Amino acid sequence: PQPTYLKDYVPYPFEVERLDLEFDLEPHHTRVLSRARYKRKEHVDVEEPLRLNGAGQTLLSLSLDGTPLTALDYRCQDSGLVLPNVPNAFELTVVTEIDPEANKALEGLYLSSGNFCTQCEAQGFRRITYFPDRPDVMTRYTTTIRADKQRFPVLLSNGNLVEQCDLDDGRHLTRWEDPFFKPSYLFALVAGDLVCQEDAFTTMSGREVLLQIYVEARNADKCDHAMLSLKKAMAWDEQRFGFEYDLDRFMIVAVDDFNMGAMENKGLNVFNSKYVLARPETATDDDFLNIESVVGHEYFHNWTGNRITCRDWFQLSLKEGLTVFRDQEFSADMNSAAVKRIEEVRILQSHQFAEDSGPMAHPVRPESYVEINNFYTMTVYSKGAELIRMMQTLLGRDGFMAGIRLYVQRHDGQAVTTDDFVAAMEDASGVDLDQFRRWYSQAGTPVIHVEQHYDGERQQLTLDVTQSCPATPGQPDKQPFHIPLRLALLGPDGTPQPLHLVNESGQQGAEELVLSVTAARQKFCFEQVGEGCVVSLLRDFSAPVKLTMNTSRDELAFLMAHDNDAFNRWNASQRLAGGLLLDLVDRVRKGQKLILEPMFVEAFRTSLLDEQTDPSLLALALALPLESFLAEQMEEIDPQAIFTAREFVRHEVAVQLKDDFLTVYRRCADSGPYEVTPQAVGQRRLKNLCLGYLAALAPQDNMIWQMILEQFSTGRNMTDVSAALGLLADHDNRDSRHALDTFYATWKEDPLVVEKWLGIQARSRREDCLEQVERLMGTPAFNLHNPNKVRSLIGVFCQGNSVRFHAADGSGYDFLRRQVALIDPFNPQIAARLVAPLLRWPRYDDTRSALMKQALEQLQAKTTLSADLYEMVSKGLD
Ligand code: DPP
Ligand code: ZN
Repeated sequence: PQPTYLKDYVPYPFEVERLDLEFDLEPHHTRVLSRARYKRKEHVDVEEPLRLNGAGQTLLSLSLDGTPLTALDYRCQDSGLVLPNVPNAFELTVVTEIDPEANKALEGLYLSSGNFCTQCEAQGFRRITYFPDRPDVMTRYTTTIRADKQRFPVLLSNGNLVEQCDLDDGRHLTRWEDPFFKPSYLFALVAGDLVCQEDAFTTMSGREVLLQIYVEARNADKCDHAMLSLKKAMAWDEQRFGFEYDLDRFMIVAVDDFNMGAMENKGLNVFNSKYVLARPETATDDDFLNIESVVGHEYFHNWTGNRITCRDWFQLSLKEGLTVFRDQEFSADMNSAAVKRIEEVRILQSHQFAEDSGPMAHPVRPESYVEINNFYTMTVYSKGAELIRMMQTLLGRDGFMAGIRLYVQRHDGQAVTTDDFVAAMEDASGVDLDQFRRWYSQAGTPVIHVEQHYDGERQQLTLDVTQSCPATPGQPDKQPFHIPLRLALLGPDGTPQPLHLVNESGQQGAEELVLSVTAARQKFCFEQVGEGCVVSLLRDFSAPVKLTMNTSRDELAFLMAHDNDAFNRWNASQRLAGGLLLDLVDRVRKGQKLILEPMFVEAFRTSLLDEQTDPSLLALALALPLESFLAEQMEEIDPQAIFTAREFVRHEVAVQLKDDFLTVYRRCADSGPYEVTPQAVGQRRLKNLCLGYLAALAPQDNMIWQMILEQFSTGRNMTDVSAALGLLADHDNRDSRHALDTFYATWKEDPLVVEKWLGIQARSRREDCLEQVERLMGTPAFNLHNPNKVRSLIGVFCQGNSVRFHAADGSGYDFLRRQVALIDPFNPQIAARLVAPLLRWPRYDDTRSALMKQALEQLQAKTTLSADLYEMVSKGLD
């Protein structure tokens, strides 16, 4: 497979004036007729042929302006059709046949639970018909669907329903017209036996929009939360961004077999059922919050992605980074902004930073790809969102909103680039973002080091700031980034001090400043700084960088207790705990005795007993740093030592603070009806955090073990029940087996709950975890063709159970290699995602890295790798 390069971009030589699609749906033999009007663009050579993408279909007929074409008039290749001699303007009719039933790649048109659905992003439309399947070709679509009325009573596509009637032979028809120009990746079709929950939303200009959520009948009672989330999202987007919905109806369809989370097709979003269906008995607090955020995300794409789309797939972050930023702001406004911010950063630091330091490291705007599906990454999404956030920080909220308005005014209806977005921000605000653009083109996580010097006599504090960025594939040297560094100085009692920056004409005396770090080395000097001030840096995580600083443990403890920036309080707790844990990891490796510093236990106790702070914030501060976060900071990762050190701390804290944990656990006990309010969610988080620590004492401590069993059997919501089951499943005894069996017997008809049951067992600390995972693969609970099941069993074991996956004998690697090889032939996207953990081999000890590399080499030696897997494996071995 050959890479595609950004530098090779050329506009499509033809305009498409309209596209009419007709579908005759049959599971094995679906006939697709497409009629498109093409017009050669001005100044395009008359010799320029018409090139259409297409794959995985049978061409039945082709005609130009009504005249059938013969094999002499076109070339049919693996990747599509080429028509060498076409007039300047013409209508092309293509009839093809496809087999949705056999489509297990879940790209294009396929069946899920017997219902037809589509997934066209990024390049699935070419599996439906021959067409210029690229985002810069936008046109108006009409879609006619014919199918058996009894089996497929619901027939949906994008836009407005313009015709509906019954046909002969028990078939029926619907016709949909989408008045908006759109690229092919936003096309959608759904046909099936579905029920629908309806509601309505009145937009800010007073238009009534019909809202519909379509699900299988058995899920009819699980749509309320998604509907509520949708209405909140629509109102929020009007208030915050001035974006109003533009069609008469907005539809969401939930399907069980889906490669991604959800898809923003114009007016007809198709969702992984995981991000739609919820009621308290089946879904956890996190599920409820994720649904709100994903429903928001896909809805927000209507303006950032659909009305204004990407010129080419290198610009993916234009829509994804921006839309993730928008959904983050939405969730922050609906819930707790600080909690949301901490959760985002936690994921970024442990997963995106890892990606950015590995063989798949790529800029937010990549320069080349073999398979675009491999670039739906944390970097494009989460780091991309951080870039938008930094622009808001640098421009201020008003400047940023002016930029958004200019962007829409200039580009509505167009397919554009990330550069166009930055230019709109620049032009609207007058802020120079020239150097800032490097964030889009340079990969890698910048490292900022700050040395602080205090001169008591002059009352001056100097910050000596240096930045650097490690080499990444294809980019050995980096230019300095433009980094917004938000800071405050806290007095000895924690109050922010007025800031006086030397040689600065701007605003003096503010309590918080954003420094623009632009050079490789830069000094900032503050005057009138009293004795005993502590610097609070990178507040609210103002840039996606790794910050190191000569901060003492006492200063960290001070920030943890007093910083008025909630993110930085959490960050201080993580730096403190992280430092301690890494010391312990080191002692484990050297075979030394482990001791937990009393000051850590005391700081922990103080937080635990704090009744003023938001319990969600406490739970986040008291959670030990993630294994992946610790791993990221080690030169050579030792998963076993990390596990041992974390378990030691967990156990030690539980022993010393048992009574405190019990007190807080009881104080947070479930009362009243289930609600997803920040307060109620926080109580459950803190309660289950306490139970998690206490569980370190069980099952030896029978009182604790009985408490866990009690929560499992009497819990009235999935949050509490699954938390308890997860703790039971760490052990192999009669109680835990009984709990797992009961849970399965109760929920075996509900795939989303079965996924939790699989995930819990894949995450188990049991030493024979892999054996259990392999056993579960052979049961009816599992299905290799369903991406959610694959992710919750194989994915969780390989990415969420580091110590067992990295078993020193290589059994985990061999397991992953076998599964990837099995899945790749029918679902390359999922196979390529699954293989990622093996690519990190250079970071492990010699034994492990040799075994991981060997697994990759065995995959590479296969003759028939998909382009997706080929790209991952070959980059991993480069
Ligand atoms: N559906 C995916 C998302 O919204 C890809 N566009 O992120
Ligand atoms: Zn998206």
